[in-house]
Amino acid sequence: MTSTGSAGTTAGVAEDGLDVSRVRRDFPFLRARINDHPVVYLDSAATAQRPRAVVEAESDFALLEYANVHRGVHTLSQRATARYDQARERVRRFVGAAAASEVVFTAGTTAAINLVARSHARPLLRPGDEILLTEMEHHSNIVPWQIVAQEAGAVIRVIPVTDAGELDLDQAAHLIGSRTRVVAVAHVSNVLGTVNPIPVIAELAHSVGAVLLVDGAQAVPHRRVDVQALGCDFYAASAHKMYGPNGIGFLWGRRELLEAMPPWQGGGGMIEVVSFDQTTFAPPPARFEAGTPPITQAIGLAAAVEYLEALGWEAIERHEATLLAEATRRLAEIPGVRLIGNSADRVGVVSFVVDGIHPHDVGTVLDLGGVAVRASHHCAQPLMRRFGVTGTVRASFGVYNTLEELDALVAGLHEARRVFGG
Ligand code: 7TS
Repeated sequence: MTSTGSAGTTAGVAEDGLDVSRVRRDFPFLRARINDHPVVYLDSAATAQRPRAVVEAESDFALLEYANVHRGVHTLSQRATARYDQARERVRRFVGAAAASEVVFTAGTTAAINLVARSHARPLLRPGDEILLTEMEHHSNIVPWQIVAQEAGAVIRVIPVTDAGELDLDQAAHLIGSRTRVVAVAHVSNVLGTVNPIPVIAELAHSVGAVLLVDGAQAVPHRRVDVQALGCDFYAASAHKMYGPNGIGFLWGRRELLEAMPPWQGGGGMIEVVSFDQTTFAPPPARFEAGTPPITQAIGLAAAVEYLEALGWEAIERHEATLLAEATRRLAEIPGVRLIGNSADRVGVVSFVVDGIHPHDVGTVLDLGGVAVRASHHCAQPLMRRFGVTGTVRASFGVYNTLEELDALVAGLHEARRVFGG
């Protein structure tokens, strides 16, 4: 049901273990009306809506307990510091890290990747060294590497994507070599929903002594992440994709790698002793958190982790798999709709084009019916080129979406074909 926040559950959704009507009550946003229609929010891959528990954790802290961290002897500051430390510990458990000191709070995934590119890769890179990326990366996991590669005279190599939207691992084995210093791969594609086989790629990277950075922005809302089981060296994510606040994300890094990295930004909170002659730096994670950190957002992030874990990964995965299967089936039935990618392991993200109709026009017609999708290149222009399109329409699903909402999506696509004659 799409009319209010108190959506009913269909048989399919009820059976999958997630009580969606209850979930929807946690998200007041879903009561909104857009263009005189109930909102159908299918753009969680861009940013997810926040449940009341996350916003209340932030507002309670801001209204009742707010103070700066690490600086004060007063009780409020000590409490704020304890809450900030607890948030880091929550993220440590969330990703299965060995120690909380391996979790660096950043402004988001983009900042986390830039930190690794600047602080780990840049000092190591020599002319002719190689950085291995994939054809399905978000620009956030391309441009930072290009910048440091250009500075150092290093070379970018790219693992191709198959027609199904999977990484071509045979090619990956040819592309990796003794000059490869860094491999940087999305855990989940923001366009295709493909879940990449990170443990396999980790083995490949480590076989040549390279480090593996995983861009987890699109994985964290959908799958339980265990950085040790994945075998990667760095893992980057954003809170706003996992029902948390914007303005914060995190980088997990192996302790010995973080310890060897110089700071990338200087300021308060990241030092041991400062004089005009010399400054010594704090150990990680503080070394990489110059200035007053996003304290309130860290508390919201911890609340988002708690929210996801309380729903349970099995229920989340089953619910999203139900939505994905049904969406894929119904979209494929619409004449002129071409789905992009069909990987075996996917999360709830589906990209498509409609013959003869620009994705923006499709997006606009859907918007008139209250359906929010993304219609663009999704900051993945190389992947668009790979599939011979300038952009796609992307519907992405979250824990609050229902099978009934697919009716609105499908109806909007029929309407777009009627209006534009696609
Ligand atoms: N990596 C991936 C795979 C992403 O999908 C995104 C954002 C980022 C990195 C950057 O995250 P940020 O929080 O630092 O901005 N992806 C999208 C998207 O697909 N539509 O809008 C933003």
